[in-house]
Amino acid sequence: MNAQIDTDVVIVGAGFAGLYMLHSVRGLGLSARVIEAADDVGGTWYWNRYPGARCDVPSMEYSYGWDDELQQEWEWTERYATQPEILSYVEHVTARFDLRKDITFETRVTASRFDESTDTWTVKTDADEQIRCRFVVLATGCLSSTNLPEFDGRDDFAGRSFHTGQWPHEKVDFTDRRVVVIGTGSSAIQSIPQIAAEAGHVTVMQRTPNYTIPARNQSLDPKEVKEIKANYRTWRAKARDATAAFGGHRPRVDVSAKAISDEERLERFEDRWALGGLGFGGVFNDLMLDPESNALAADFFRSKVAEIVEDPELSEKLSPDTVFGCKRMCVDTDYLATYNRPNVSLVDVSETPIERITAAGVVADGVEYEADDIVYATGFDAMTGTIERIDIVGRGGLSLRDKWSAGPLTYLGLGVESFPNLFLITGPGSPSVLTNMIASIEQHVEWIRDLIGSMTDQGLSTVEADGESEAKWVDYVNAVAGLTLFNNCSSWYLGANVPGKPRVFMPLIGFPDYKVKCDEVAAAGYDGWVLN
Ligand code: FAD
Ligand code: N01
Repeated sequence: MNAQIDTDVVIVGAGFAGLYMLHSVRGLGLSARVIEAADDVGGTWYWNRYPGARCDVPSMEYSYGWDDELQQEWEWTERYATQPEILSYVEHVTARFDLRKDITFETRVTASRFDESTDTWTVKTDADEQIRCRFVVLATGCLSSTNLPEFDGRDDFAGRSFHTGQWPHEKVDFTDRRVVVIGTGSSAIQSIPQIAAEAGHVTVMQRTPNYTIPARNQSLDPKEVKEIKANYRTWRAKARDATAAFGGHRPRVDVSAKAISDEERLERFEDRWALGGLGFGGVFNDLMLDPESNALAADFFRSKVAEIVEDPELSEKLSPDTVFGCKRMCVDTDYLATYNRPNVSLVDVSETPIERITAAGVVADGVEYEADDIVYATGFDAMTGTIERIDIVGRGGLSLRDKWSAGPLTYLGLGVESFPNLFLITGPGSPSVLTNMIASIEQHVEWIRDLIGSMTDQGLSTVEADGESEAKWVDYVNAVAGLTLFNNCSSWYLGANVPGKPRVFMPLIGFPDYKVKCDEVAAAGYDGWVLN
């Protein structure tokens, strides 16, 4: 190869992943360009501006750990940072590391084609630009393409429509308005209490009730922050040894829900409920492994719904009968209690789906629910959706969409056979969405950086996942999922929320083992990869 290139690396996306990738590539002395569809940085935190949006991994952990000065100087104010606070953090990082000058905004990558004669990629954009480069990094996000169901008559609606994942930049005023919210996932659960506090009436259309744990959000205690900052590096390292890449400072519980008395179990559930947050899932070691233990957690949750929701009929409707934790657990502030408000009602659309949207509202089970506003909290075409929206063509004219038609195939979630020098960040087959994603992003970026650096030092042109390693890896990801209860529901982890999407459990369960595997692969000279 000796083709003229425009830049060494094209990075698609300017969220947490793309920004750190850019900084890391610069550190290797290589050039990079980031292409971002939005008009500014932030990714998830740029797009999801709905009322109540905030992280549910604690702020002190849901932040970059790769620069000690950065983590020492930044002051988070709450246990769970709000969307505006996270966005200002991202903007701060962008300015501090002078990243903006290498980012092209308001431009979408539409295609990318590998040229075998020169070992280069040509990346095409919707601005009609073609950029030739050695490496492409897809930092496109796992939850960045909205899922907007094709309800009949959707465009007939005469009022305002919003999707939580593409929320306007200016405040949306719901005062005195009749609002229909479709969906009861994390975005709905965060936004419904805030919308209800303002609106005339909120009608929630629920297909599946969800498990949600109180956030118990609070201002951060300066003393606690000081203690963490005094040992931030160690603290972060411990997080990387935790199953979901956060909460590593807390002792691991190694007890089955079935191994103790009913009284002790209830006490433990209550303690975790009082503590709040996703840590609830770690109260016992087998909630996602043993159906009976799982049922005990589900029972406990239902008892809480009955305790909080005053109307028994409503409480029944809000009580899930699905596997606890099988869909992404939600974390809320006053979600269940919001149903005690006189201006909130719930429509069960599980057996009688939404029939159509009219000019005046939403029709379900023959009833038209009139609305001034519809909020689609209907989620995302997760993990693969955004990648497959780009027309990616690798060796031999193979299209990635075709290769993935029965589900995503990757090696380590980082690369794909026949697609040399193309990397995915938090791709399917990596722990990704089952973790504190910033920790996962950092681990991926650093691994890719080291590989590109090593290739550059050795004068190598291409790296490509080996087909056999890829096949074994996919089997391994499936086998691990098969040991758990994660396959037992219609979750977006399985692609079940998008009609026609193959049902494959996409992320790998267990961050620490994965990290060790990646380190071993690198130490063995990139075992399972073909380097030339
Ligand atoms: P993103 O932030 O999604 O950024 C990807 C960027 O790529 C986007 O800006 C997009 O516009 C751009 N892009 C995509 N395709 C193209 C293209 N073809 N051309 C140009 N640009 C493109 N994770 C946690 O761990 N903890 C949390 O508490 C948490 N809270 C969340 C709350 C919400 C509301 C949502 C939706 C997700 C949350 N997540 C959370 C997951 C979150 O997505 C990740 O934590 C993280 O922000 C992902 O960063 P990223 O850079 O990988 O992707
Ligand atoms: O999306 P979701 P989300 N008719 O897919 C319903 C992260 N996140 O944006 O369950 C009727 O979870 C659908 O019903 P069902 C987090 O990883 C984090 O809320 O498929 N309803 C469901 O209730 C999260 O998991 C936070 O039966 C329809 C809802 O819409 C991920 O992003 C906050 C429907 C979609 O829920 C996605 O969350 C926000 C239809 N045709 C997001 N189609 C934090 O708290 C879909 N639904 C950190």
